[in-house]
Amino acid sequence: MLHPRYKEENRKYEQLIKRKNSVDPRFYNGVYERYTYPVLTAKHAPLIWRYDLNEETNPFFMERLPVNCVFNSGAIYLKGKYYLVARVEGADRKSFFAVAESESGVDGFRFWDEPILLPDTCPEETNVYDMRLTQHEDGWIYGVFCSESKDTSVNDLSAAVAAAGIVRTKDLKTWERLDNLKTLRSPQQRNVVLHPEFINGKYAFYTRPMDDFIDTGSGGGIGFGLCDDIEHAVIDEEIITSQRKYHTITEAKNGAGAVPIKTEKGWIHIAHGVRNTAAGLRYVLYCFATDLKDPSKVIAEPGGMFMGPLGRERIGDVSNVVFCNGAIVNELGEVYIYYASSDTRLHVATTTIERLTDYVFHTPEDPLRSRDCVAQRIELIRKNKELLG
Ligand code: M1P
Repeated sequence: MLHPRYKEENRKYEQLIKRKNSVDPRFYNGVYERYTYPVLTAKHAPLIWRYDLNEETNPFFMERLPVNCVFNSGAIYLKGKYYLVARVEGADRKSFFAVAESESGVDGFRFWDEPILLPDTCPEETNVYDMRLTQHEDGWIYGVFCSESKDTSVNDLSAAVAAAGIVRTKDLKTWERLDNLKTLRSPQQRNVVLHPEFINGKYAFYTRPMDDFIDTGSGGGIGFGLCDDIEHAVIDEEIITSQRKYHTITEAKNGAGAVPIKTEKGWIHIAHGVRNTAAGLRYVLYCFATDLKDPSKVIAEPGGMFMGPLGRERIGDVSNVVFCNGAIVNELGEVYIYYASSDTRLHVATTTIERLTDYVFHTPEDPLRSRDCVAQRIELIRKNKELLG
């Protein structure tokens, strides 16, 4: 029998899903808008995922399988609708993927009834997360994600190995699992993104060479490599596109984020940069552009961060983090950037192709030294004073 409490909890749930979102008037930077509410949280997980609704087997109407958080989401725009493939983390710390759909892109995201049950082709795989969705010119939608397994080669319970898992679909419902990506020169991979077009007739990936599970070590930044066969993807050589740099927001590591956005002037990338602090790692978003014909070649990189965690975004399971692995451009040239805060919840920021292009190509680069930063700022101040009279 349906538990009587279901009605009340379902009423609250529907209220949450139907809540309208609006631009947060307290925030302005001219580059993008932030919104009042997150677009997905743990509370957006359907009740049927969490509760046993049967009064006989669940007399106290307890959450039997709680959801801890919903965050880093791949994003895709199909037939006028906004779809997210979110990272959902259960109370048991295991992440999985689930599709949420919205008409507006800023509110009304509702999860489909069942999360994605990936084909079980990797018995050693313990955890999966952070899918990037690429609408490829070959006609498939690819999902590239982190496939994490226990590192059994060392005597350390928490040692893990990260690899890039690859799936493909036509409808976000049926998923075919392909071989994990092999990068011959990098033992571990995370934050791998498939480029949407063929480059020299090959599939192109943005990679993140790293020496071990957490540290990128000798990995110089965001990598780029080509492969012939997507079903058994192997990259022999990775070259570095956006480099990590000393005393910048990418010093500790960086990683590709959303699938690059094609504009008239170049591919725009929304990536993340990580620096170390006494309070731990701080993750922010940054942008760069690469050449239309050679998407490994950086042609513009605004200095500093594009977005950092603000206010309540700063706090969560992994505090001081913003992370993005999905953005959507609709037919009006509006850009929806889905970013998660502190590995806990997912937000949206909106801009336009025009504004994003202006930001990427006209924001000055990081001069890399305080002295030069001051000179850069004084130049701006003096021009402004002249204008102000
Ligand atoms: O906890 C912050 C982020 O850490 C990882 O990113 P990176 O590999 O760059 O350190 C990812 O696990 C990501 O999911 C997470 O949000």
